[in-house]
Amino acid sequence: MDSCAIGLKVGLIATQRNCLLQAGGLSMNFNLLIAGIVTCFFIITPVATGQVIVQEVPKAGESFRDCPDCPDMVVIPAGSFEMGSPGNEAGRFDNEGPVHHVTISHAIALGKTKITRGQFAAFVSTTGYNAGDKCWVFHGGNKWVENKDRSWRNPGYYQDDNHPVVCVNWNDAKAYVDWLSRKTGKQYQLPSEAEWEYSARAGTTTARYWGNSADQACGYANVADQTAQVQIPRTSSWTVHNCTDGFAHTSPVRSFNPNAFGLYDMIGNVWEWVEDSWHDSYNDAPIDGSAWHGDTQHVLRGGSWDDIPQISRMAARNRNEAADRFDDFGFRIERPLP
Ligand SMILES: [Ca+2]
Repeated sequence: MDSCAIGLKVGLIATQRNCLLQAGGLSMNFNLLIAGIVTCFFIITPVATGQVIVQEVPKAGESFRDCPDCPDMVVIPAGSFEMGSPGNEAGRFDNEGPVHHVTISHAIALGKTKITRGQFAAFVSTTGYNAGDKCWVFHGGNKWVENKDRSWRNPGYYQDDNHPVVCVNWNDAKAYVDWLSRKTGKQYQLPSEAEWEYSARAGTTTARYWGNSADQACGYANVADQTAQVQIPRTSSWTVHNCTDGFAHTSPVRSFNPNAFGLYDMIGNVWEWVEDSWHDSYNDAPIDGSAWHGDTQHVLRGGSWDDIPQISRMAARNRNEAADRFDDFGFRIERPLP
């Protein structure tokens, strides 16, 4: 007999379950440990007298999509981690500290990949959304210029639909998740900065999720590498990674090894907008994984195809105004879970 379904006749078989019963605005939680072997999550929602719909919520590590053409999501388990970089991490910036203990108290689902050009195109096609007709593009050295002939449709270098969308600003990313929420009936949003770093580290404490060596980046990430220095003009001043990843600009989103949570490109390819506003340090930062609001500038994380080893680290941070579009800026989405 299924203990958590007493009176509801749902007939489920499992050894440990978290059941959420919602009825008439009243929510009750049942956490039933029976044998402690398998963890299953279910939502039980009465929709009419005597009728019950049971929907399984995926477990940590499982993947799902909310519609056939929706982004692939993977469930990230709840947990705690040390956010920021320690004082002895090579190349660190002061804005990566102080290191502080953060607890993510609920599992979340994160996009396995950055939102692709094809996924963004579907959003624009459906809604008629105007994502602008100019973009800051690489000019040489450390200089970018705003070019009115560039946009997510034509960033100035080759992309197909499996490359991450670029030339999108924070407002564009917010518009995308709002649209996907309406389309699916589920809540989508940008991850908080803390959720992003927790997910990127995936239990590691090294500077990069494959270890500390920048020279090993090319097995895991599309960064500023020898390919970029050969193929992109005016990059002779770059101190590139001492390896070859094969891509000068963006790469298809599943081209490299994922991290331990099954997330691709948490370093490199394109920067990812997160929900948080910019703060110069983590003094007084939230420790519960929530987004930290304030400044008009917003945070980007992960680095991109044009970033050198000092930037291509888990703790490195970037910022820009919400309206700014660059040819190395993109985003990844989150769906909170019950
Ligand atoms: Ca590269």
